[in-house]
Amino acid sequence: MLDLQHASHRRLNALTGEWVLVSPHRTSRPWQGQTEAKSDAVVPSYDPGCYLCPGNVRANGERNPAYENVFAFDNDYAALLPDAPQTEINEDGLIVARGEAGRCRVVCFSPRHDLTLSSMPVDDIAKVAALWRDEFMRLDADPLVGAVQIFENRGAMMGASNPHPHCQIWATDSEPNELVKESHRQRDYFAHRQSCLLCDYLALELGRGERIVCENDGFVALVPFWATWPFETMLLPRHHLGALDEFTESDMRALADILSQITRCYDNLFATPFPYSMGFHQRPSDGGAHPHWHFHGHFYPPLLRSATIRKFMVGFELLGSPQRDITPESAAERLRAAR
Ligand code: H2U
Ligand code: ZN
Repeated sequence: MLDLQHASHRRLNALTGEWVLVSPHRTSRPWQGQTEAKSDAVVPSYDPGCYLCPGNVRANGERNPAYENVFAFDNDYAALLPDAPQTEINEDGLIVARGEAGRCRVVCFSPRHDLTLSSMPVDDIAKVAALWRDEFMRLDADPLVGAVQIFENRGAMMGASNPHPHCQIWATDSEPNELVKESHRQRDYFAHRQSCLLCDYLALELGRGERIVCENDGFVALVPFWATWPFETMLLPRHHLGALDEFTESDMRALADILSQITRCYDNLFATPFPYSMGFHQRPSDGGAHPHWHFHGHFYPPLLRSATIRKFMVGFELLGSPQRDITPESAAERLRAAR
């Protein structure tokens, strides 16, 4: 019997088909590497220099409305533009490139500059979820768009340009790499078993309980068996939903509540606000049927064992495969204890 808590082993990411190396015995190694500065800066509720605060002028000269809840606008420095030429080059299959069109949006969660998902009331997070659904449905209906990625970078450590609570939406013509892997694995599983990979996985996890962090009527937050980042989590709806357009009001409420719960766990663990990249994976927007696709959220926080020590994906991880020291089970236990 493989001892998952003590012996080094590899775990399969059932959702992507990739392997992660787990080395539980390595947690006591000393750390003499880089540490991150802890910011004690007090964030004001309104910052006249912030390009996302209500009424302020953005970098391109446009003025934000005096919004009272949520606010979305076209990214002034969009990584993808709708009029990119759809041409391609291909030299012997070795030098290959394709034009990529798309649209980029920025979504402000609150007029308050100093709030985070963890400090916002669930009612207000539900307004953000409603805006995500509206944005998704509009982009999903756009013939230019093949996939919609909603994501939030929180904290300077993750490259967020501004503490004002906000996220981005990138709608691409083609499916990005992560979506391609997950589409493929879910389609394969569905074809072989006539059931959904993540519905079945969630049932297994609920039966065991050891990797569950928090839950409500509609959603479960857990540390996936194959988690790569030390405190990585996944948010899963209890029933099968492919994308935000299928969400009822109660699904949205449950999503808002689980976001509030998990971000508070993170903040309580060892940093406020806890840095992360998070985002939702949903079925592609290519007009096809995707019965195998199960909506979910990923949280990828970089912190390793304290607010000032972060994990780097370097060395073996860049050249071989990702690796983690503390086990997903012990990470889940620590997050649960921080509720
Ligand atoms: P990040 O913090 O995740 O970088 O998101 C902020 C986005 O806001 C970023 O993509 C955009 C940047 O291009 N932005 C504007 O659209 N207008 C501005 O005036 C400044 C920043
Ligand atoms: Zn602001």
